[in-house]
Amino acid sequence: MRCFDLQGPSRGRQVTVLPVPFEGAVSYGGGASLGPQAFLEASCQIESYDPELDLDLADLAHFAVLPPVSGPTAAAVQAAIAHVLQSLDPRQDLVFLIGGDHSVPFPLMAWYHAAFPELTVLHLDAHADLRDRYEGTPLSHACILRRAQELGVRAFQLGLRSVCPEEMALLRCLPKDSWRARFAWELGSPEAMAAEIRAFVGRRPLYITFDVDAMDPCLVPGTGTPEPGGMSYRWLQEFWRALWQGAGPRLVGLDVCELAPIAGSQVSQTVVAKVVQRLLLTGLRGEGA
Ligand SMILES: [Mn+2]
Repeated sequence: MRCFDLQGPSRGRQVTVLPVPFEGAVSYGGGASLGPQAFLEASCQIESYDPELDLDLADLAHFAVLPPVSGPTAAAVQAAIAHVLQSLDPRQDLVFLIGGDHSVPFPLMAWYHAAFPELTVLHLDAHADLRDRYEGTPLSHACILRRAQELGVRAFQLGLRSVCPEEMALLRCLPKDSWRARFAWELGSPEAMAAEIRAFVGRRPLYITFDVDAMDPCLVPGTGTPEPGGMSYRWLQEFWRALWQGAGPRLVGLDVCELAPIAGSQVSQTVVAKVVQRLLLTGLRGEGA
């Protein structure tokens, strides 16, 4: 399996791709276990050259795709991911996890946080994922940011529009120097939001967790818990450019979750692949400020 049709060794930074086709922790629509393969296939169909930026991903990155990791339960999958990470170095390796539901990247965040105590997570999502338990488990996809918050991770949540009262109460009392949230109706211009996030991240290492339901479901209908009113494609592409304009935060790792492709349609995975391509183009060009 190839990613962006760019296999190493070649030019640019190596990105280690970890597919995790697991959806045991979803609560509504299924299909996220098909996300990694759909993403990888779509990524190989798009042009690696971005004419708007006049940049080619082939000059900036190549991808080493690891064998998929899954398991019978969320706990087993988390243990399997942690095992794979033992052979990698969080200070050197840029790991790109492709889920799967949004429970699966927690071990990756925890791995980076152990190496970088100041790790700051940028969380793009329609949902806050701050529940303590959901449907009886603390490992649900609705709980991942709560688990990260307990670890002491700093986070900036972007695009929220489906939040329960328990989560809202928590958001109101978390200290603003370590935890921020911006709702979908507060996005404003991509440049202004990028400036706010750059100030929040500062020189700390940045991890991005991207639940594809952050985007409008008109663009990415293939997701398990769609919410209307999400980010547009243009907004997000301009946001990535502004986040790393000149130079920006150092990207240490990322994940993309909750892509549940619709049979017979390539739209959702293609939109997501284009968004991740722009994220990597701008992030790898501008990292290390
Ligand atoms: Mn979500």
